[in-house]
Amino acid sequence: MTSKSSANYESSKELYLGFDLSTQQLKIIATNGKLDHLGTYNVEFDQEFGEKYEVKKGVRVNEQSGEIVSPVAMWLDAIDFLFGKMKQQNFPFDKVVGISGSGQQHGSVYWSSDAPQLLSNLDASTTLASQLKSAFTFPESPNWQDHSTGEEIKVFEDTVGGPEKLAELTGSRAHYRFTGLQIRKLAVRKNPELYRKTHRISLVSSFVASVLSGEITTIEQAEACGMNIYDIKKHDYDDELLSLAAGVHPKADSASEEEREKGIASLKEKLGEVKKVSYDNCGTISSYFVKKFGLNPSARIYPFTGDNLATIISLPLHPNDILLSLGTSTTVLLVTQNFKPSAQYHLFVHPTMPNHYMGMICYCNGALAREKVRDALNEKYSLEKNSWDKFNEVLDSSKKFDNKLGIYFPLGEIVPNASAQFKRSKLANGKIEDVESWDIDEDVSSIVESQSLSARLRAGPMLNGSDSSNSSTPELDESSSGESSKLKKMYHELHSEFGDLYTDGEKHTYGSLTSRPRNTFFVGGASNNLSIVRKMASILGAMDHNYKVEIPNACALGGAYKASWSHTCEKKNQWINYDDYISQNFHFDDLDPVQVKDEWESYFKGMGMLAKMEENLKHD
Ligand code: XUL
Repeated sequence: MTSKSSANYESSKELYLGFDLSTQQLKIIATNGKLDHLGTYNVEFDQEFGEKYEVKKGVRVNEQSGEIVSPVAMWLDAIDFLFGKMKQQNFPFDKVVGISGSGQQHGSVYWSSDAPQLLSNLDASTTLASQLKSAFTFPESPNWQDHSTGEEIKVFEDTVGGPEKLAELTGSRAHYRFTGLQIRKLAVRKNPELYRKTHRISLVSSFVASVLSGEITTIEQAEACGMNIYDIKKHDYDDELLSLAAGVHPKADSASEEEREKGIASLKEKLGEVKKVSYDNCGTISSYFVKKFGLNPSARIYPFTGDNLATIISLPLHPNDILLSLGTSTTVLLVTQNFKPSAQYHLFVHPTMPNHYMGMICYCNGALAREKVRDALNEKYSLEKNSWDKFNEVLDSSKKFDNKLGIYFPLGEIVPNASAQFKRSKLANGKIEDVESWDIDEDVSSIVESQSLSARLRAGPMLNGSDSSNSSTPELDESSSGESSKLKKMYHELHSEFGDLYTDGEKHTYGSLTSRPRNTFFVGGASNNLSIVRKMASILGAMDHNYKVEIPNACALGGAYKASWSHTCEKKNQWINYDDYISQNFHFDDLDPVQVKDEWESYFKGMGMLAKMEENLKHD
């Protein structure tokens, strides 16, 4: 998002930096206290360090083991390099008063016992990487794409009683990339000795904050939810899960009671305290950066968070707002007060709004699946392969739900958990009948409809209206009128046609089927296709607005906003609600409102049909 404001570095008294250490690059964004986006700086790892560190797309891959890692020293070089580049461009470092940012989620960094001493005595005349050589026990950080921890997934889920149980505790079922599993792999299989010698463990986000502040900082609470060891309701690590991560579980590791206790205590020390959501700083910029690049010595470092978490705070998202990221894959992020965990999605503590959560649903089949339909359509009409014109024309002319739906999974899908497959069905006389094939034109609306309905079905339980007060079936009062009795009637009709509806094994309630988002924000590549956005928006049925937003730097921007909000609260010594702060300062003219015909009601039945079709999908 490029701000339309005329502010610049000269006219801005105080500046904030937002970092984003992602898989392939390090990015820094500069903003002022009015949330004006003033500059973007980045370094691509492959381009600058590809040869030196033997990385491709920022990572080293071991095909056989499924291990995917990044060298930590490369990140240190990247920090020096990028600050150096900014200095060369005369960036006014002396105006920087606050720094925060984000890192790729789940990745971890393993500090040696030399680290605290080395970090606090950095010599500005040489480099970070050369001085921090002995600061790490493991020189590489497991990356979120890693899939080498199949064994650990099984142990974590079996020990707590299955995926749903783990999700109830930690906000997610076990995933390869989640930090607790990665720690267990290192502690049990990879190198128990180096694990034992590890003094502290940071996440990628807290690693950057540690380097900048010259001391190992705490892990931030929202990020801690990406580890599979943090009990969200208890606001603390779970001892049983810690014992698994440390490899000292009495059953899984045949550990004695003493070993268990020692192992848990030692891992707790390595991880340090989890910092609850707050505006407090976690340090001041280290003198290394002051001397070397001219940073303002009083610049404060505020806790860094995960990249998806930083994305939601780059926009004025209120509870019940949805951010739909339409990239190669589709990601649904939403803000909610309703802690309703499920094995099929993720819940994280919200990074700036206490008692709020971020829900995250990840789909594999997004743009790629739509492109396959587009290509087949263009082939039928002998049109140019990559053109969306015909696809959009067909989509624009499709109106309400017409009792037809398809499921298009050229790749295996995460939610619902299913193998690669295609399915087309018709609803006739209350029965769902499979259709062998139909005209490719039918696929156009059908794929966008089913993708939207899937997100609607899965976001529903997390929306605020679907809390326990709305879980039972409401009485139908034929005599009353108005919005709520209309909804009740629709719900009763749906129920009599399809019976109880389940999504990913979870029974839907009145509330989960009838709750609507407040606003929907569309981002990512396909958000530039207004026909797709309009159709999706009409089905998702936001009550207030639909916006299309361009936020190529969302994670870094979210970091800069976090720094400016924290710094403002600290200065005033007063809590300011984050959504109020953002809404007051946000440049709403950067959002493109999308006019949408509300078809939410017409697609109510579509939810029933899709839920039933999903019951008969093939699994691996
Ligand atoms: C989220 C995840 C990825 C990374 C990307 O769970 O693993 O989105 O955060 O950097």
